[in-house]
Amino acid sequence: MIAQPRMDQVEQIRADFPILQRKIGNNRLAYLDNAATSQKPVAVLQTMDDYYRLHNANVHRGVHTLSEEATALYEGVRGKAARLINAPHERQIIFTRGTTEGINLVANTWGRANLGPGDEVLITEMEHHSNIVPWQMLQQQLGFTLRYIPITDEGLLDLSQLGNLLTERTKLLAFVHASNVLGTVNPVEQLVAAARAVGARVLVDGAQSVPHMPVDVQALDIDFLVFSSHKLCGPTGAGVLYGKRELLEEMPPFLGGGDMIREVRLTGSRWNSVPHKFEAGTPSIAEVIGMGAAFDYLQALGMAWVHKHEQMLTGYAYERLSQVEGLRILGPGPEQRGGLIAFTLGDIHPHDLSAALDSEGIAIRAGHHCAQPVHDHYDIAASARASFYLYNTVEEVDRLCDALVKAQEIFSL
Ligand code: C6P
Repeated sequence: MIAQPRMDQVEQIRADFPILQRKIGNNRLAYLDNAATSQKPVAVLQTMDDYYRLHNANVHRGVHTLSEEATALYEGVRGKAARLINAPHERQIIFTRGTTEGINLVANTWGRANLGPGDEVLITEMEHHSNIVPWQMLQQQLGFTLRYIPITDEGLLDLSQLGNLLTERTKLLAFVHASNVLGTVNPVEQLVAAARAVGARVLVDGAQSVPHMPVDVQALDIDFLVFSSHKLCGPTGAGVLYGKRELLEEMPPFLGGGDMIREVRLTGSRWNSVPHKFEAGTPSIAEVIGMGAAFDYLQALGMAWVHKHEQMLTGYAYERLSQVEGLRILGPGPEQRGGLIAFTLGDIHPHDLSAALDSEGIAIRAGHHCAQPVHDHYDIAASARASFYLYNTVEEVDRLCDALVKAQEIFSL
């Protein structure tokens, strides 16, 4: 049984995040832009500070104490990542700079080796640009067909089309686990089963799911999973690509350079083993180590707890926002969404709305959130978005809703 989130527990969590003590003007910060990036607890800041103060050296290179310490700290994060997503082995964890790099890595290695004219890649209309553009770029070079699962007006994937879209020509089904605009949590098991039935591989964009809920790559039978450190309390510049072992072994390297090789001669080179084959050059050492501290922090709380807390906040926010006149929520009801709500309010431009909320200390995001096709579906250019995390409170949701009503009054004058 997962304990119900208690607000005194949330207060304790908030004390771990120094930035939450900040004021914006005269107002306490209400940080509701967590889907863009999360804030960082002292444990992460301290770990990175300690690394630079005490252990800084390049990894996998030196035979001296600092280099060995840095290597042990860096390599130790693979096991932590593997535990977070229940990967069978830590060698299946590849460090990247984030979700975007992870998808580009798969496109340029697995994609180049496996896709050509006559093949199809199936993605969805609700993808973030980072799961659209790499496939479009590759399509221009390799000549395969890129197809899209449409969305319904409710903001769910229209799976009635799946039988036509997913065929024996489909080599890859790549989709977002939780949409960064609609909030929709997609049915991974159903989609993986449909892909398996036609022999297609599956890539899951976990940028908005891994930070917020338990994700088990073995139970879900995922071939590739990508996510970013900075959305799960870790620093920017780090992330994870998980892949099935046989796929990673077969894939050619991504970038060429130091560390990804076993041997370099003027006549040619041989590659290092997985995962180092995919990690060319000096990596983001402090960032990966900081990401490890973020994994520890989240796992001490438990991902089920984080999920439950966000579900409570999202359910409450959905109910309160639904009562704001003229406010239109994009996407499904709270039971089918993760911890974010994008909306429009009358004809107030989302940027104006965000600026008005900022003057009350409330940070939300406004724009197309790097998901223009989703906005095209609703025939709007932009939306405002409030996104929650483990340290947000009911009181902050109340402040958001009150500030929206106030903004509406001001803009209607
Ligand atoms: N979405 C948002 O405000 P990077 O930038 O590589 O860490 O993550 C890219 C990415 C990929 N997929 C999804 C579903 C995402 O939400 C994001 C990042 C942020 O919605 C910044 S645009």
